[in-house]
Amino acid sequence: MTQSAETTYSADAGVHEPVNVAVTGAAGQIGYSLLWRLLNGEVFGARKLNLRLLEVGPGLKAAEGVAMELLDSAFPLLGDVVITDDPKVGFADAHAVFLVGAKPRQAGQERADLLAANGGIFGPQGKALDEVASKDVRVLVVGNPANTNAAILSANAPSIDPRQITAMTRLDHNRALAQLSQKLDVPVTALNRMTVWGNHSASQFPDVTELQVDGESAAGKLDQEWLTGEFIPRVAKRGAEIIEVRGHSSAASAASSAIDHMRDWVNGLQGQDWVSVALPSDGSYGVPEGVVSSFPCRLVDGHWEIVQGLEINDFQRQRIDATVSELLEEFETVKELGFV
Ligand code: NAX
Repeated sequence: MTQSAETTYSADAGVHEPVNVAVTGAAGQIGYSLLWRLLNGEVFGARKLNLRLLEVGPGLKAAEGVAMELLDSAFPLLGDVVITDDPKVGFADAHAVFLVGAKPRQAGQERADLLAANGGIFGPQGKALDEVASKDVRVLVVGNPANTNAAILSANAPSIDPRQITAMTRLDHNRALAQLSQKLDVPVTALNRMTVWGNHSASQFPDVTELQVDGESAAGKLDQEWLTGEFIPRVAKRGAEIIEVRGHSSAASAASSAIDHMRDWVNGLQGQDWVSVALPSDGSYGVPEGVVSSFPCRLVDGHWEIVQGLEINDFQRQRIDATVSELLEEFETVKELGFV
């Protein structure tokens, strides 16, 4: 495991130049799936990946084991591997960063204490990114509470364009597509313009108002009772359902969605008009600036842009306001704690 050679390449540079990819929580269950998918070339094509595996405590030894297995997989795309607990080492010249490691909620823990514990991780990680990462770094926060962790990160990384710091609601988006595909008996590829608004939590709003099936509006194809009684709560609580049935939280599906998110960001959307991305709000759709909320997003010149001009009806307004008010509470709490 060697320290990286000098790497000053841009993520968009020539096809033969390596990409520096940092993954925190690399020894965890999501990391165990994510790293193999990355080395398949699904995001960066045929370019070598210099991996920076960040861990804490006992995770450091386990990360060494993960690195040994990566080596044993004989991936042609594996460049050098650095294992570290220091974000300044891990994020040096990083082009893509997956922030998967976070402090999980303890039994009976207050939300403010959870936010404070994660602020203690994402504040310093933001500062390190600001200092040492490539300025065009693409950041995806997966570790929960993902939206507010990303808000803390962005506030602590003022030299990085806020549009480069995102949180993952692609898993919620994919869960919604899967439910709709089954209900409508169409392939997921027939579906377009699905949107998840707000927080990656049970308050999220999976919204089918603009949904298209094979290019035509899905209006009238789905009854309101199914939507409000089954679809929305099922998507919003799917994480809990997986824990109950599998005995562990979603891991491979989370890694797969993280791959989808970063692959689209690097290569463009794959036949979809938009996808769901959580990013610092610019005030669109009444979401206060700086709050990291999920929106329908397109890519314009390599940057996520919130789709503008959608008409919002009363039902949507009420659902968006509910999830955004939860985000605002989280944002106010981390503000009071001095993290943003
Ligand atoms: P695991 O507990 O299996 O792995 C987490 C790893 O992160 C551990 O090895 C731990 O040592 C490490 N870690 C903790 N703090 C760290 C830090 N400061 N720096 C580097 N590493 C650190 O969890 P896993 O199942 O992989 O889930 C990881 C995170 O993803 C959790 O916060 C989880 O809640 C979140 N999820 C987010 C999802 C989303 O859609 N946004 C869905 C899946 C998942 O629940």
